[in-house]
Amino acid sequence: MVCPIRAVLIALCILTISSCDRAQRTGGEAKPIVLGYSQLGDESTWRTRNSFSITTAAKKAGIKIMFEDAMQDQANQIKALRSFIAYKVDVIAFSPLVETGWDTVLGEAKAAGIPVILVDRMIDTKDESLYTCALSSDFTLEGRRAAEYLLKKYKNEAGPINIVELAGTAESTPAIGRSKGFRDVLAAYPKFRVIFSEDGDFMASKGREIMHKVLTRYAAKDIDVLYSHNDDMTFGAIEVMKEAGIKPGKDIAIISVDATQRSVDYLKVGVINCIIECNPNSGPQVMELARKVVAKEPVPKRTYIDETRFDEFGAVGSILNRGY
Ligand code: GYE
Repeated sequence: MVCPIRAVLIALCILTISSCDRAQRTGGEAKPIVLGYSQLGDESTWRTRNSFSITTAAKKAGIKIMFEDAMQDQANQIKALRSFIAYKVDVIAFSPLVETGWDTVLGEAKAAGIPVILVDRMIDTKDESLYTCALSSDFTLEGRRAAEYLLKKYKNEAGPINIVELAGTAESTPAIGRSKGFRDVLAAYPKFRVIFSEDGDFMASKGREIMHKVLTRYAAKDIDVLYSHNDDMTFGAIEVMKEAGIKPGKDIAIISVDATQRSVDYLKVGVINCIIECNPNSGPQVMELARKVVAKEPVPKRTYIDETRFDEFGAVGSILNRGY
């Protein structure tokens, strides 16, 4: 026999569920979407701005966000994704630190019926059904843009043009794309030589460290170009150049990626020669995708963010303030 209290509770539950149902069907007060967001860390100015864009856009869209910072540790990201699954969020979005190692946890999200949006970086998987859609920059195009600037700058020089590359986090989509696009273009021009390349994890401190190492190996006169995968590493490298009496932007030409305010200011005074823009303000687009995915509306599998290149040959004075 069902105990009377239990029977009342069950009846109450059924009533609540059916009135919720009714509210949604008749356009009554719908409950807010719950978005579980795993950010990969806070390693750069770009990342800080990206987190700000995501959290403010969620608030504006009336989306309840559970925001977790993984502090550059994939295990933390996987833990966060599992907690979102346990919580039964409506949708998960995350910026994968590196490309591999996601199949198991995303399989768990799929089994739980929770859609997944990739933001900023991609994953390497054979099973494209593990995520619903992705929003990111075209990193290979960014790398190509960097190389095309060099073709222009050195068009009348025989070479060799020696390049030092400060790469981003190993195995991450931006580092892979920025290296690949760059080399794809330069491969047809043997006068360009990448004489040194090291992973600096997108951090200013590593930019400093690696530039120190570079200057113990090479004389400044033997380095023509620094190609840095992000602004923070560039800032670290610029400090070291200045301390060594090297004029950044003159003795060594500098290409940097991101286009944060400080970098644009450096471009304007000739300390940096070329910036490949990478746009961190993806929050509103992420929220729009989240809303559509939860409503089961169709979304493109891959959306690219609009970006450009700023360099010493353009009207640098007219570059708008970045705000970050
Ligand atoms: O360029 C860098 C950040 O994934 C596009 O990560 C992002 C990169 C960005 O740390 O500054």
